[in-house]
Amino acid sequence: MNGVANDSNGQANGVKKTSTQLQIIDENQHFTQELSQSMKDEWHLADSGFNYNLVAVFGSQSTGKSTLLNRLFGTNFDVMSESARRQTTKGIWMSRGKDMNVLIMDVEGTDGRERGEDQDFERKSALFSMATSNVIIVNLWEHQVGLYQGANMGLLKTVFEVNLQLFQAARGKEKTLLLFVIRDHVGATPLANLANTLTADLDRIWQSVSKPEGLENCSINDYFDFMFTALPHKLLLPEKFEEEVIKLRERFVNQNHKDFVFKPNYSKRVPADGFHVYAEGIWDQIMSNKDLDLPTQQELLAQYRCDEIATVAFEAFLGKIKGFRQPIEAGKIIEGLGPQMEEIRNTTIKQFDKDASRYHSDVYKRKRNEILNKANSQLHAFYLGQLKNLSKKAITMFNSRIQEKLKGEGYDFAEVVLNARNEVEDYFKKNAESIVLTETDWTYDEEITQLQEGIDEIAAKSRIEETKKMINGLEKAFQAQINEFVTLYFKSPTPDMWTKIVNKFQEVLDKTEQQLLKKAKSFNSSEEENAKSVENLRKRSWQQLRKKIDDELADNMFLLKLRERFEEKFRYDDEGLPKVWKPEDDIDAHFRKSRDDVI
Ligand SMILES: Nc1nc2c(ncn2[C@@H]2O[C@H](COP(=O)(O)OP(=O)(O)OP(=O)(O)O)[C@@H](O)[C@H]2O)c(=O)[nH]1
Ligand SMILES: [Mg+2]
Repeated sequence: MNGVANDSNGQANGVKKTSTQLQIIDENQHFTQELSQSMKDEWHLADSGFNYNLVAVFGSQSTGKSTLLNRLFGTNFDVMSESARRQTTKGIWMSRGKDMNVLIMDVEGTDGRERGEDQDFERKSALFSMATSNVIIVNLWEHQVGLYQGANMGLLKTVFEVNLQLFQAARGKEKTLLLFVIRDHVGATPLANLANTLTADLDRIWQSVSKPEGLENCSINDYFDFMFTALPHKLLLPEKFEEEVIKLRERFVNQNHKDFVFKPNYSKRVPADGFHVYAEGIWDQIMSNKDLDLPTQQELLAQYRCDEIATVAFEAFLGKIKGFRQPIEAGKIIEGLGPQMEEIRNTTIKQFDKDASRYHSDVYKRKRNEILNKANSQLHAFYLGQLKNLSKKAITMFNSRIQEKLKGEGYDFAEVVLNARNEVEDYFKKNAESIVLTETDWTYDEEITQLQEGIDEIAAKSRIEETKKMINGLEKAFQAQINEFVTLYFKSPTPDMWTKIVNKFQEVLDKTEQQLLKKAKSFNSSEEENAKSVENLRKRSWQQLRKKIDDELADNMFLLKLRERFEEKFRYDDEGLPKVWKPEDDIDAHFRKSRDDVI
C-alpha cells in the first residue's frame, strides 16, 4: 500500500522527505521545492560558502549503494529489506553526511526502469550528478569487473559523453573524481588487477565516445581522476566490511589522508546559499533538453543570486537612510551626515560582498557596481539637500555678520565684507567636503558659484545702502553748517555778505567732497561712481543753499527782519536806550530817517 510507504517517507504535498533526507527529483522527474529550506534548516549548510562538497553514487540497481552510503556517511537512505527484494531508491535523494560538510546524493540505480523506456533517466541523472558533484562513487560487484558489455559500462559511456558536454571548456582545470567501489570482493583477484582491468575498459569506452570538434585527441585524464577500492561481502564478512568502510570513510573526512577525495579542482564552484537555485536550473535545462554548459549555468546562477542578495542588502539600506529625509527637507543641517552615509553605504556593500563575492566574478563585479550606484544615487539626494541647506545657512551667516559689523562706527566696508565672505565660504566648503562620499564623482562647484553670487548680491545691496547712508550723513552735516553761517550773515547783512556766503559755501563743499572721496575708498567705489556722487553732492548742496537763502528771504521772514531793524532805529537811540520823546522832536522826520536806513 502506498499509504504505508508514504508515511515512512513523510510524504507531504507530493514531496517525499524525512527529517534528514529529501527526494530532490521524484519518480516523475520533478524537482523539489524544499531544497532551499533543507539546506538551511535541516542540514545547516546554507551559510557554508564553498566549504562543502558533494558526492553522488552510481551503479546498477540493488547493488547495496544505499547501504554503503549509510555506512560511510551516517545517512538514513532507504535500503531494500532482505525479504522484499525490489527496487528501493527512485529518483534522486539527498542528505547531509553526519558531522561533515558533505551532501550525499543517492541516485536511482541503472537498469531500474522498464525495458523500452530507454536510458532517458539514466542520462539525465548522470548529467545532473556530473554538473553538481565533486566525487562520483561508481558502485559495482566484483563479478561485474571485466564485463565490458555489462550494464555498468553503458552507464560509464553515458557519464563520459555527458561530461564532455559539460566540461569541454574546462579541460584539465576542473575534474571529477570517479571512485570505483568494488563490492563483494572475495580477494582471489588483488585490487590492483581489478583496477587494471577497469582502467583498460575505461580507455576502450573513452575511445568509443564521439568527441566534439577540436577535442578528438583529448585524454580521459583531462576530465577525470580515478580511484579504486574494494569492500568485502557485507553479509558474509560484516566485521571486515565495517572495518574497510571505516578506512574508506577516512578518505572523505581526513584532509591529510594521502587519498583524500575532495581536491579543490573537483569543486563546481557553487556557493552553498545558491546551490538550490543552481541545482534546479541545471535540472530545468536537462528537462527542456537544452544544451547544458556549466559556465553559462554558473553565470545565470550568479545573476540570480547576486540580484537576490542585492535586494536584501538594499532593503536594509533604504531602512537605514529613511531618517535623513525629513530633517533635510525641513531645511536642517544634519551633523556628521557624510560619515553616517559612508558607514551605511559601506555596511550595505559589505553585506552584499559577503555572499555575492563567491559568485561568478564578472557578474558579481557588475552587480556590485549596480548596487553601489543605486545607493549613491539615493544618497546624492541627501547630499544635494544638505548643500542647499548649508548654502542658506551661509547666506544668513553672511548677512548677520555684516549687519553686526556695520552697526558700529569707523568700519571699513570692503574689509567687513571680505572677512564675512571668507568666513562663510570656508564654512560652506568645509561642510560640503565632509559629505562627499568616496567612490563618487560628486562635486559642489556649482553650489559654491551660486553661494558666491548670493553673497555678491547681498554685498552689492548693502554697499548701495551704506554709501547712501554715508552720503546722507555728510549732507546733513553740510546742511547744518550752511544753516549756521547763512543765518549768521543774514542777521547782520553787510554789502559783501553775498561774497562771503559763496566763499564759505565753497569751503564747506570742498571739505565735504574730500570726506566723501576718502570714505568712498572703503566702499570700493569706481571713479565713475565717485564722479557721480560728487556731482550729486554739488547739485544738492546748491539746492540746500538756495533753499536756506529762500527761507531767509521769504516774505514774512524778511518783513519781520526789516521791522526789527526799523524798531531798533526808531525806538532806540544811538546808545541803544529807549528814546524819550520831547514835544519839540520831529517825530515825522525821525520816522522817515529810520525807514530809509532800514530799506
Ligand atoms: N551481497 C551483498 N549484499 C549487500 C551488501 N550490502 C547490502 N546488501 C544487500 O543488498 C540489498 C540492496 O541494498 P540497497 O542498499 O538497498 O541497494 P541499492 O543499490 O541502494 O538498491 P536500489 O536503491 O534499489 O538500487 C539489501 O538487501 C542489502 O542487504 C553487500 O555488501 N553485499
Ligand atoms: Mg538504494
